[in-house]
Amino acid sequence: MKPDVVVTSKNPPWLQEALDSEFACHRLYEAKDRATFLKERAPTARGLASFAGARVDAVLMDALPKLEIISNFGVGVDSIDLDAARARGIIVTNTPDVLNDCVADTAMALVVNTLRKFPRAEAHLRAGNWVAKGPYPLATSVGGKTLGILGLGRIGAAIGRRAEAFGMHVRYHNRNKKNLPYPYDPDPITLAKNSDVLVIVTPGGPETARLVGAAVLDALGPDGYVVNIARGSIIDEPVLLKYLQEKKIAGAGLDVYADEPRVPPAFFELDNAVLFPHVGSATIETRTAMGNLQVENLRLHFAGKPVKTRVV
Ligand code: 8YV
Repeated sequence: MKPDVVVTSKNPPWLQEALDSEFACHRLYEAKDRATFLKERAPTARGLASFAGARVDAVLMDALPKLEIISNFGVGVDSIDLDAARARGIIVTNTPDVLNDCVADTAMALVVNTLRKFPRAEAHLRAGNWVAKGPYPLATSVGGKTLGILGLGRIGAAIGRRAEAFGMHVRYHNRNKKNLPYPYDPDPITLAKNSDVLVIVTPGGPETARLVGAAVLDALGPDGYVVNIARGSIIDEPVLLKYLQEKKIAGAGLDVYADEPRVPPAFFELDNAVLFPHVGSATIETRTAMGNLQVENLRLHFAGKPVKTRVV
């Protein structure tokens, strides 16, 4: 008998096939009536496969009283109520490390594209403006600038290594100091003040909600750039939009937004923002490794073994 697992969201076929091959999967996202679906699953559902964006709260946990494990696809677990899971003795796992390099690549791509304006330079060529109007205007150099990393965990460290290779100076703020050779700033405002580019890598969730608002952006100043590859919730999005429109900061590179996949259309009008559609970990290799880890955690748990990457 395969263990019963509720799946919160629609997945690429290869991942759903991997889940189906080992577990009796019940697709919550296909349920016509959520309450009826949960009532039917309540006596047997022992696992939940969750995905960024699908809220896993106390109400859902209480609707599935036999739930033992929530296995999340993604390193970020901000859509899961971790306290509620802890209180109910439910294990929560995520997919760290396997995505560090890809997410760090995305962060550096945003840094480079935001300062050098490569997407706009390419659009200039494609629109025939190189011939019609001449060369694309000069942009801003990356080398020699200071990159401030807000949240120096494993992804932040991978970004730091890349930034060094680009000739940038690296500094950081983190709740606790790290054993790395970068200067430490005691708070996000000081980090922003000391940086040309502030890259946000800290986890989402209530503790970091709107951490980067007017005060941090003021500290960054009109020559400063902000890059966010973490969670949209960490930036005060309406304030950021206003600062970009009024050129109170020089530019932004964003991979994440407050209400994905909806991005306020006013962002599309900006000439000082580079916008990616949350593609930080979106490569075949990395997403495969993330899926394998999500499945492996479920498999280990149902085999009575310790899971590989436990959060709670
Ligand atoms: C993915 C992410 O976009 O790992 C995370 O926390 O945000 C990304 O890697 C996401 O997990 C897709 O569901």
